[in-house]
Amino acid sequence: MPVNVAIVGPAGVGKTTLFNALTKGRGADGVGMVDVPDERLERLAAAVKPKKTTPAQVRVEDTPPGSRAQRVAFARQADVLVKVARCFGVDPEPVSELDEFTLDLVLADLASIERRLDVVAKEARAGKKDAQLETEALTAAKAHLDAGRSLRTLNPDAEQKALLLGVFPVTLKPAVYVANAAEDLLPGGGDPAAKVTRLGASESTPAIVLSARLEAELAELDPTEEAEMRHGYGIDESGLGRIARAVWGSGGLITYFTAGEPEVRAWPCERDALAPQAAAKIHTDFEKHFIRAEVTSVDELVAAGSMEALRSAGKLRVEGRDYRVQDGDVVFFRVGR
Ligand SMILES: Nc1nc2c(ncn2[C@@H]2O[C@H](COP(=O)(O)OP(=O)(O)OP(=O)(O)O)[C@@H](O)[C@H]2O)c(=O)[nH]1
Ligand SMILES: [Mg+2]
Repeated sequence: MPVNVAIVGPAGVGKTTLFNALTKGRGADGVGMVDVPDERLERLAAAVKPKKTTPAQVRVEDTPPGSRAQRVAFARQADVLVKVARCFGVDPEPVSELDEFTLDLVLADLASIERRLDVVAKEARAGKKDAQLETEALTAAKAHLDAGRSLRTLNPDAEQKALLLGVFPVTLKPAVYVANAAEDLLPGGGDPAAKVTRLGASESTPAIVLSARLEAELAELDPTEEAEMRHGYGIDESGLGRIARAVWGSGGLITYFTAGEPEVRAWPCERDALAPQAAAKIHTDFEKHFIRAEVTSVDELVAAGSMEALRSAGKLRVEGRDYRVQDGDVVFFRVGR
């Protein structure tokens, strides 16, 4: 399952321009599948020389034109929000524009939480224990939203979060800020971008400075020209690469790899997933039939050239069902039937 990323934000901030940059103009109807660049995958492929190399993918969606309510509904269906802010053009006011946009999301969450509160508060009064806990969580969330703040900044604990997720709150979703900066202010983006970066820091949300228009132009070039131009702007990594890493970080994702003769592949996976759950990314049956995981690192595999070489040298770590798969692990899952 690819990760679902929605490009959202105020009107006219460069969302569609960024969408075109990320999808290299190949998106259709505002939806595009994007390969996530990962130098570890490239090194693995160069060492193993598989028939096929498969990167992790994100499904990127551009906000379709529509009413405020439709924009909120659109943001709801994503796994991670990429919130774009206008830091180019005349008198950019990225933070107040973002605040206004966030307020729409806050109000939408407030409405769904109030609806749910009506129901559970009655149950709580009737003495239902679960309903009392849920009422408490919802009441705290409501107070936070009433103050105009996203639920992400409430930092709910796991139990609270589980209760809140029942109403699919959009302001609890992981997010990444993109300060869409004027080209002549790159790589830093100047004052407006600094404001977005500070906003991100205050919410523990990553913020990236780029120019969507420049990224769209760079996406059309061949890799050598692109690298030269980036260098000229003082940018060392593509907007896509930086956004993907931020999306992984904010969304609580890691990448593990499988490296066989037929295919070398990157797998997105929730951080802290146990080995059988990680195996289920490959095939749902793998969770049930999990026997063990044989694990190594990208560097060791690159040095050895194949999983087989490491296995016969006794250098693959054997891990059981309690193992938490780590970012950068190269894994072979033993499964029964
Ligand atoms: N200078 C500059 N202009 C940009 C940049 N990105 C977008 N623009 C311009 O801003 C205008 C709006 O860009 P869009 O990408 O259509 O913005 P949007 O957020 O999709 O707009 P809506 O979908 O209408 O909300 C266009 O005229 C773009 O050319 C940028 O990085 N730098
Ligand atoms: Mg647009």
